Amino acid sequence: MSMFLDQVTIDVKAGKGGDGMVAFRREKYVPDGGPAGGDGGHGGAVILVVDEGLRTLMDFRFNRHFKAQPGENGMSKGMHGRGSEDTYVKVPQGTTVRDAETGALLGDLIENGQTLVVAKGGRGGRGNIRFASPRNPAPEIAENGEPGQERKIELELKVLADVGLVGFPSVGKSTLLSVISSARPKIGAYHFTTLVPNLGMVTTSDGRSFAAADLPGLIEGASQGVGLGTQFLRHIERTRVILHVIDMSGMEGRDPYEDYLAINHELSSYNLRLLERPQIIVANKMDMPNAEENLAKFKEQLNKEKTDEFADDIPVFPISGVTRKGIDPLLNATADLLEVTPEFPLYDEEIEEETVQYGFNPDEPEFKIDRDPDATWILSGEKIEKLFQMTNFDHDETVMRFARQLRGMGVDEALRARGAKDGDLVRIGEFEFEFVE
Ligand SMILES: Nc1nc2c(ncn2[C@@H]2O[C@H](COP(=O)(O)OP(=O)(O)OP(=O)(O)O)[C@@H](O)[C@H]2O)c(=O)[nH]1
Ligand SMILES: [Mg+2]
Repeated sequence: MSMFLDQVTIDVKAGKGGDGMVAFRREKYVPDGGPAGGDGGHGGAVILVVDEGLRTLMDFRFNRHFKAQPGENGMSKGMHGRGSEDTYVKVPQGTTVRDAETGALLGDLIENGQTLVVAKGGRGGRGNIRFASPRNPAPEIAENGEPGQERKIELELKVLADVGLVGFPSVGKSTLLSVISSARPKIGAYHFTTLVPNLGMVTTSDGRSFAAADLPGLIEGASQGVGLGTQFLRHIERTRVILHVIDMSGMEGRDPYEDYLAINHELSSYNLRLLERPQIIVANKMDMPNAEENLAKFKEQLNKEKTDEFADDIPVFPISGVTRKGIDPLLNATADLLEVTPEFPLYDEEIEEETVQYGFNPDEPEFKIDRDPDATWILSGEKIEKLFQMTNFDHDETVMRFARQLRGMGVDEALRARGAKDGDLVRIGEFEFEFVE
């Protein structure tokens, strides 16, 4: 596993609602007390919350299961069970959340403190007080708590920065970030010194500021999964301006213009839309002996191969991260460009609004009938299974209510239509009963 975790799938399970209670008032001198069973409390939800102190998803490395507590059961004397606290899970700014099974976009978490409920707690079951009516003043009916939502979600971090520093390994991206911000990334004479995107706040000489991210080096073929680059390209997606850093010294034996083309090729094969971001070419290491000559050659090639003669020239800023020459004009130009560059929409799709009640998918039939090899009828489906889970089978009256609910859903009729006979076994989950007409 990479040292840097920017994509992870986790399990979240909300708490079940507390069970409602069947109880009756038993007071001295009061012969037949009325119903007194309280409701269960609601189960805790699992909620993601953005913590600006986090930079990676590293915390999920060894901890991928998050559970909230169930609500307390209802009690006698009409006392309701207590609701459970929600479980908060911290994520860094820039975390995209998807349902791991359907791939649906659940949210994109940006602001510090922003929250997203990823597993809803079950509601508490109603106690028998709630089922009292003039016709049935002492019902032995209570509901179990609703199950908590449970699912796998995928977290993907795309760092939040206005500007992204991209280029081959060792071209001086981290050196530049350390010069323009208070970030202290590791700098080294070897390739892939940077494995974690570093973020820094940059302030220009005229007082404008922006966030810049130093990304791990990209190499040719990275977008096809060769080398390290592919997993980091996602971090460019939120940036509005790309600082394309090129080593003009030629000291690694590569041609600066070839480097430039190779990196752009990487960006486009990862996601064509990355090329829509305006670029500033940062000609780095201008303190080195051959740099001036290489830069002149580079500019010549850039002009020669310009495909659209009316397009603006791509700005080239010669600098030296080491001597700090040329930094000021570069930063001012970057801030200028940011001012005129809109945000790029990260996702074409809409965030799935879960306004529908959990567990109720209107497109899905309310139940499904199958037949086991042993001739047992199998009832399944989200709604019917939930109804089953919320039924307290300790009380005959509650069981009868369940039978009525099934009939109301058309289960009896459907079973009969499929050929079920009196005395046939019917199963829901683990529970079996006889079909009686
Ligand atoms: N002469 C000279 N050397 C530089 C300059 N900028 C960076 N270097 C050197 O180039 C080497 C690589 O610098 P880094 O800043 O680590 O490069 P990087 O692009 O972040 O590299 P990766 O993180 O590996 O992709 C280091 O030895 C730096 O000292 C510069 O302007 N002039
Ligand atoms: Mg670096």
